[in-house]
Amino acid sequence: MSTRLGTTITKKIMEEQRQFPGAKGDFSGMLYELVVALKVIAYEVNKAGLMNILGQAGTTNVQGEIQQKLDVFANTTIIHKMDHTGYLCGMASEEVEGIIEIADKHPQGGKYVLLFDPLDGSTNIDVNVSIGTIFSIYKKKSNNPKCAMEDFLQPGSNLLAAGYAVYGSSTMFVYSTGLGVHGFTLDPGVGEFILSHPNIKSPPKGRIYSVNEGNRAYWDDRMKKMVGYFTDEDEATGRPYSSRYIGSLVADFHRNLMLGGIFMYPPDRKSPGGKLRLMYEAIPLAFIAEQAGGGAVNANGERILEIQPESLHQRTPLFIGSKEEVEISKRFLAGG
Ligand code: P6P
Repeated sequence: MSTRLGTTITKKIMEEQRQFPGAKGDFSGMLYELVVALKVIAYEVNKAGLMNILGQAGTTNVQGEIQQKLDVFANTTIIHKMDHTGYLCGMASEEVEGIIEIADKHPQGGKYVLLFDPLDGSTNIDVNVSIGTIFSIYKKKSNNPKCAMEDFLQPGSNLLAAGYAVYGSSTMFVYSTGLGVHGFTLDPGVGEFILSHPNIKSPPKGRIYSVNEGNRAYWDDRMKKMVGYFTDEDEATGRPYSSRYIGSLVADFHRNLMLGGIFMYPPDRKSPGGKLRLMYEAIPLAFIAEQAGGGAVNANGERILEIQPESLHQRTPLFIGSKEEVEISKRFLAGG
């Protein structure tokens, strides 16, 4: 449906469905339901300052992190919006230890699995910094009547779709089904996501590097040399780069996706395996980055989308963004 405001997400999803001749609409229906959940979360996030929904829920998640009330709300909203649709055989959340089964009272036999980080960057909630929701969708691969762990532990190269919502100065929904990256901005008056950034392509070379330099003392020499490269002066290669780091992955990633640059969460002595989660953060954002012409690797220079996951909550170092900066980071990571 095109409104006076432009192309709605409903229309875009239908357009993309028509490019899959065998599609029966289940996948589109699942995306519709997920978008509704994101609208509900956006509504609560945007009024959090006015309600007693800020602050901590007093519980901790599987990561041992204190859960913010909005964290819990976002997690519950997605689960309750998606569990009765019949599209999913199961879900996995960054906030929950194991697989979230579809209760027997709900339609069974869903063909897809949904993984999500319900509210990433939630420690920033109380200080009004942009936060986000990240999701991935795979096709079920096991023959189990219910879901099995193998349905979730799939490499990003198997992804059917991934994306995120960023709750900032406006609410945006950015996703890809493998046919490019499309950005939608929520019109709060209409309550619809309107196509505002069709076919997003990251600049092949950026001017921004994003890393928590407070961890410098814990980096190895490769990282110190890499960040030194980005901060050295060299007019011919457009250096020094600008340092931009919000501490909210979705916000940092989205800025670099649009403007170009690189986001890095390296391994360090505090987090030898990195801090970010492979399934809930690195893989979905790597899918978006590559669809937009960029790239994403781990500290061995390996493509994130080719990593075979071993556990739901495993962490990974992450170097993600414009093609040229990812290649530069690979060179330093290889000891160059
Ligand atoms: P640090 C937020 O807690 C988060 O998971 C990401 O959103 C963000 O990129 C990262 O951690 C920030 O971590 O160690 O720099 O505060």
